[in-house]
Amino acid sequence: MTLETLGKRAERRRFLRPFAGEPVWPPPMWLMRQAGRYLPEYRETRGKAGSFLNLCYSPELAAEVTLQPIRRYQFDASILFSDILVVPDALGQEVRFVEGEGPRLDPIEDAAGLRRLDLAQTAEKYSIVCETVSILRRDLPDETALIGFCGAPWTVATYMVGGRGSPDQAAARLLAYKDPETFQRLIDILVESSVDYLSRQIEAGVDCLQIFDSWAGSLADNQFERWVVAPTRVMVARLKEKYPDVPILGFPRGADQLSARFAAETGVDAVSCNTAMPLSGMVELSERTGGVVQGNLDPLLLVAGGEQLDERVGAILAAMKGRKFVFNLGHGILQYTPPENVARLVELVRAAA
Ligand code: 1CP
Repeated sequence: MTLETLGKRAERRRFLRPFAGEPVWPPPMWLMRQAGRYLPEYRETRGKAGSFLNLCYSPELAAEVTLQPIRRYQFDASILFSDILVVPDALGQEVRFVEGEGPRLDPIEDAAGLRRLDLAQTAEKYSIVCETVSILRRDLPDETALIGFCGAPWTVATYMVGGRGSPDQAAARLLAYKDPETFQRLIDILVESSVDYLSRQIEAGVDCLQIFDSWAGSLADNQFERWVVAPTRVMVARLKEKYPDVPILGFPRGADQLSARFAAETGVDAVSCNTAMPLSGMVELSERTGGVVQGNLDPLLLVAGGEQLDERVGAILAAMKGRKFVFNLGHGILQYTPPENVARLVELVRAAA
């Protein structure tokens, strides 16, 4: 398939313009986890699907929940509804989502555990997700960009090794120290499968990609280089070789001072900053990398709302004006966010002078 050039797509989808080298103002915006439990219509569709994974693997329903926040707020980009744990599930590691608790996987503790993974069996599940992409490209407004995604190998590995979310990713960090060969093999499998998964999403119609490295911030700098930077660099190089016109956003959450190095060494087109990154740090990142910067409103401030929200949005906009910038949160929307605060946020960003 030949993709339309970035420049051509950017004429119709303003979200893509900063990636084509044109700063636009007001900045394009979308919010991480824009589909989710804070919306009553999501809770209703989620109820119909039964389990969370069933929602991910039901293209009509997954497309419906992707469209819901776009109908309400007309964000400049929409993100495919799926989850980063679809990759281990497709590879053959059983994944369950326990109501009120989060994901549970049968942990991979050693080299023997890797034998459960099979790169050859992912096609069926990846194709189902790509059906969602096709429905979305048909049903989304033409001016809305569609973002495909996956988890970065490091972050996905923390769930595969730990068997669940954890505050410090201790199980994965320990395995990486004790048995780096096994851990490297796991990372290599994830690189391979994630490149395949993202390539399929591109072929099905996404405009750009985000790689979520939510736990990048828990590593010492040498480990960050090996498990965050190196695998991401390989993924970006392989994708860019085939699809040079598909922008890639990286979200190395918590990378802080290592963010500029992350951008330079991985070759991503944009770095998404978490809330703890100071505005001066975002400006510096924009100057040092010359790329797009995305971020970084505190999701809790979106829950709180009020004058502080107005003020902080104003400060972010003032700092990033004239730059290649995408407005977003520093992390995903929280489930107890009042939908009217999201409406207020959209109004504030759209009014940016
Ligand atoms: O039952 C529900 O409805 C569960 C809530 C939920 C949702 C709405 C989960 C479970 N995943 C999702 C969707 C999701 N996850 C999207 C969809 C697109 C959108 O943004 O609208 C995306 C991009 C993700 C990515 C994701 N899943 C990440 C990376 C981003 C981040 O938030 O840091 C991670 C770490 C996950 C794992 C995951 N999935 C769900 C939960 C509760 C978790 C976190 C588990 C934990 O660490 O405790």
